[in-house]
Amino acid sequence: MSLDPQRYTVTAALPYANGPVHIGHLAGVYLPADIYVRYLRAAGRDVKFICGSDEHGVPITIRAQKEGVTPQQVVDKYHAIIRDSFAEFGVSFDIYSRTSSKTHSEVASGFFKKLYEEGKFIEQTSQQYYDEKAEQFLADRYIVGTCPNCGNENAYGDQCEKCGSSLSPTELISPRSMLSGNQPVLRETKHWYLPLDQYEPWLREWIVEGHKADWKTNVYGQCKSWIDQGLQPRAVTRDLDWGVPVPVEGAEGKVLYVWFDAPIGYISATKDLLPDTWETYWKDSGSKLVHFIGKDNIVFHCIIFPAMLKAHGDYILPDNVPANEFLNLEGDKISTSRNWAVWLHEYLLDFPGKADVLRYALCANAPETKDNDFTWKDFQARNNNELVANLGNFVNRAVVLTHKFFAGKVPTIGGDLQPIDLEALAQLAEFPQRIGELIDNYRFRDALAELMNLTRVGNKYLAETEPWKLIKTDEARTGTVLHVALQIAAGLVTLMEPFLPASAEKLGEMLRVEKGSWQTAGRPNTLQAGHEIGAAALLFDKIEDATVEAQVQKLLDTKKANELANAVAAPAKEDVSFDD
Ligand code: MET
Repeated sequence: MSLDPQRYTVTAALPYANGPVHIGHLAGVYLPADIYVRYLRAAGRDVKFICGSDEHGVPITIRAQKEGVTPQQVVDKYHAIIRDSFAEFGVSFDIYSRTSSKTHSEVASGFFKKLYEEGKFIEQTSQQYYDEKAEQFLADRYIVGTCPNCGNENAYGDQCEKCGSSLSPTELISPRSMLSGNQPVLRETKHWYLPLDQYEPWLREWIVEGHKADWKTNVYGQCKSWIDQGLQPRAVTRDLDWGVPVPVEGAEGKVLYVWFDAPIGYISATKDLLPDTWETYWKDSGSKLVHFIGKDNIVFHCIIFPAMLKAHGDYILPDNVPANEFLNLEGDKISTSRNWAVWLHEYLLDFPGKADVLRYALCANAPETKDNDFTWKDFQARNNNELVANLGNFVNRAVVLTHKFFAGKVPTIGGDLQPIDLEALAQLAEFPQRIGELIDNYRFRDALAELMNLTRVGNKYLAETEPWKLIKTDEARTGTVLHVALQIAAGLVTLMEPFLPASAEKLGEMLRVEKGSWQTAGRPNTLQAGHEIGAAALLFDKIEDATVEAQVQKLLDTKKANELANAVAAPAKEDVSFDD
């Protein structure tokens, strides 16, 4: 990879369209990806930001069964909810596609076909559970039975959630089908496997030797341990009636395994976006591919998908996969079935116009290197002490005083700049590079902390020069001070935009300035003397104790309801990320 790529292909994990998205998704994947992309755009880079809904696989069919509707109805419903949530939080995809699209089916099918025709797969027949009443083979998650390890009677075919052991369906004692309740029978079925073992030496060289220094330690460590354990052939087809049909004669009733087709979704979405030039973003060596994902998806993006791309040939490989750890909520694991989550589409009902506050709190506390905890207290403190008292306060003082003393016009510099002014401007000049380098290295928390350091520079400057007092004795000097402060505020329009896009826009309107390029955001003359600024408006306002207490109460009510439900029924099924 050249150090200075000509273009960037940035992907964010395709969320399963089987439920809405919550703060864990935003903090772990979509927010860092969005910050990265917005920064690249401001730096004048050619970047495409690709995402869409993952609409195939057992997670969808299970949800459909639970809700008593068709899989298509499930994905239509959640695709719209998810798409709208991302838009409301300013996640600026160039395309938000879906894997049920025609383009996707063609691309995924063509991808499989090429590998099939070139003999890249192994064909293997195995025995799998079949439900004679429902007349279909059963995915691991559709089989329940008694765990051979702990005796839990409701263990799944791939995992017992009581004792945590991972299982294969044939290990279950007294297995039964979730579709009919009947005991399933073993039947022969043929599938195609990607022989990952054959790619092992290459993967070892590419990752273990090649990416030790530049991949995050959590990502690198997981990959190394997978490779060290030895890779096995992996089935890329399933007996299921929901998905992309396997394009091989005699494969009726079989579809591509969801984890085979989903990452190809990145490619098909790019093709939907750029029908004529999509290949440049996937095949030209001047393109830099970066996958943003959560830690549960590491093996698929670092090992399996690259092996698929390698088997296919022509494609570039990911340059980096900056996966994050998990975000917990008030000390507990986020869980859909226990409703232990802050849902993005609900947050905005309680905090209208405050998408940026959540973006801020989640980025400041992002699970970049370890699992982290979201608490409403922290959310409130970050809003009140940082956004209101630091960023908002600085901007507000500069704008209000300019209106008060200079009729809303950027004052001229009166006399020579003093050391304190030069120092503030010198600091401003350094921030674009400082923040940019951190973003380039996927250190978004640190980058945000630097942004707030710039607002601290601004506040300190105003506190030391005291223009509100100075005006009584020296109007020219007061003008200089506000001139300098306004340049910092103008720089913020560009520098805060990746993190806080709606607030950056609001600040731009207040100063009547467009966001500029990253490289010039630190210059001392973004605003010319005499330029008329707009009316002052508050960027952020205080969040009261009662407001966050109500959110905590809502969670406590959820907990109580769960306990009551558990007292009368079997424990609620935990959500795990399963991939069958
Ligand atoms: N749908 C998967 C998940 O939500 C991600 C697929 S990325 C190609 O875990």
